[in-house]
Amino acid sequence: MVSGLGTTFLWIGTVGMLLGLLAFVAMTASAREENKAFYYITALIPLIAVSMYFAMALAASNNGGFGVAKIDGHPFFYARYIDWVFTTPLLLLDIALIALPAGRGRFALIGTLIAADIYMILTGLIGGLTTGPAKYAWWGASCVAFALILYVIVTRLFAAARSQDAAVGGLVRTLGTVILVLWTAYPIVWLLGTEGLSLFGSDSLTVEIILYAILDVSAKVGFGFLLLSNRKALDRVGAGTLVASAAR
Ligand code: RET
Repeated sequence: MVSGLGTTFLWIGTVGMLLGLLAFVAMTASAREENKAFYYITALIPLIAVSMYFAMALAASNNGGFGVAKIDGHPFFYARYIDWVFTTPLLLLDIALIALPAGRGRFALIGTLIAADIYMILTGLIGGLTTGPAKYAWWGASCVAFALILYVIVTRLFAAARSQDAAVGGLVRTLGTVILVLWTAYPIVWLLGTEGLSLFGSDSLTVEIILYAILDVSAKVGFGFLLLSNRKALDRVGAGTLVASAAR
């Protein structure tokens, strides 16, 4: 059973993602042609999230439905992982396309980041579906991939951003810091929530739903606003890298 407060936060997540989606689509209209790819990528993120939040909110409201299963006696929202397996690679694609100059090398790096990210989400899902202490082995495997992602962001993306124009470098540092801080909270919430040790007090599920909703809206809609409202940096990137790489 999901509490009334938990259900409310699933609906808040749905509305937050919907508003983000509408705002990003509206912002696309006035974007420069060469920058539009960033608007499409960034709008796709809340589109995916709003559909999965809608499924979870409906399932919680109706006591069953798509997106939730019973694992070890507690509701397990697998719809989160369908959301994350698509949206986290898109978030990484956004920052990597801005940070890395056009050229063949960047595709290898972006491919590695995305593969590590998909592995991170799928092993987290397997951990959530696993009962007994083996689940922490999956959590650990997921954390290894997460550490690799953070390592690439700090050593490669931040380094590449230093050799770019000041506006572009500043945007990469801001977006990278948002990822470093917000994404690190996910494995902690997983560990302390119902998928792990249930240490959030008498109603761990409600606390977990609230924390994920706040993190998800910030990591998608907040991140997207920081990105799409920095037109100066996008103009610098769009004029060069996307067009140059498409022509190769
Ligand atoms: C899991 C559990 C296992 C360990 C790790 C995890 C990391 C999840 C992350 C999720 C990020 C989600 C975002 C959603 C956007 O809205 C799968 C929770 C490391 C980093 C940014």
